[in-house]
Amino acid sequence: MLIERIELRHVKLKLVKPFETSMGVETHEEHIIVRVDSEGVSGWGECVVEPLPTYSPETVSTAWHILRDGIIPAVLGNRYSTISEALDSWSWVRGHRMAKAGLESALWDVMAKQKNISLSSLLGGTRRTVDVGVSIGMQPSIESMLGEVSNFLEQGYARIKIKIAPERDLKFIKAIRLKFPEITLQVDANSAYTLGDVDIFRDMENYNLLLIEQPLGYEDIYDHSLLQRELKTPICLDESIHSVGDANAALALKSCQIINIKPGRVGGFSESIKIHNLCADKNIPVWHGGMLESGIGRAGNLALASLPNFSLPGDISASKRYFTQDIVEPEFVVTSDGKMDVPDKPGIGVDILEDQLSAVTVESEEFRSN
Ligand code: OSB
Ligand code: MG
Repeated sequence: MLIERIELRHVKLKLVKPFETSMGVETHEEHIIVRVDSEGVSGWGECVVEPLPTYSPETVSTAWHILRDGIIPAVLGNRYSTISEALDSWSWVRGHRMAKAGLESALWDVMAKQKNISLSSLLGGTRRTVDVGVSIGMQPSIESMLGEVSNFLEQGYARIKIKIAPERDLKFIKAIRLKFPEITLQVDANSAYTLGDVDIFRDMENYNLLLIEQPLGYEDIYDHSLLQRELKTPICLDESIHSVGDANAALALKSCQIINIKPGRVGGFSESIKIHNLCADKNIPVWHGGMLESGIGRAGNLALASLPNFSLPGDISASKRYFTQDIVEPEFVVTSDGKMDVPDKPGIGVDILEDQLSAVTVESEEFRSN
């Protein structure tokens, strides 16, 4: 594929409801959509940065800068026959994994479209549908939390995840377990606790949680190993895992029993597949995380989640759970048995709604090879 043109769009989509986590409240999702044009084909990717470095050190501005000034000049005009050749073009850029992942995913889409196969097939996916769950933000009251949980269960979701933070944890977990004794339930702290909170996690062991996601520091691996020693409930790492090397270290130290894979956090689909394969070798389940993506990112997430060791339900929910109007069609829906279809058309397998995309674009820039 010859890289002829690249376009970046800073998009801002309004969420159907504010999403509150231990990191703050989000009312809109601001990401960068990347389009790559190559020999008559357009590939699309989503860079899952946020306006401020609350989840990751990267932001919309840093990713734009690194793509515009570093990575795009290094790829424009090049001809690639494999994705790993493209990765070589920017291997000198340290960090900035979300920026890299956004571009890499657009290149995967180009390649799959040029081969006329689905992105799922190109990545090595083996499933046509994947089990999906929903991630529920922190709620102002127990009643509203129970209302949210019932509502999503009725829609079919195969598991419920709730966000927690100190003082906003056990009472919600207890109330949900009392009302729904059998559901698959997990919690995500987004690094809100310290090792001094071990008694809170010991209490959580009474509520049959599938896993506890990222309880401690966002870059920590060692303290999680000390906490995991005290608990039977599996710890799942999200923020702390940026590469297959981090995953290897976390597994060697027994810091977690499960890993959440987000391509943006680890630098793209290629690195995600390495982590997936490492975990498969070690019998460690993985699941696909989410960054409140638009339909462009979601389509790629489903393709990746169709690989065999994504054995737990992903944070991949229906379009309408996030936005009143998505920027792709068809919109993503969840079935009554908690599954979502993996797109099977060429590439990411969805059509971009250009008018809708323009309506949510706040800034754009295009780059052409000379
Ligand atoms: O920690 O998994 C997380 C959203 C933004 C940033 C971090 C996280 C999340 C979610 C949302 O939990 C998952 C989704 O996309 O539905
Ligand atoms: Mg998380």
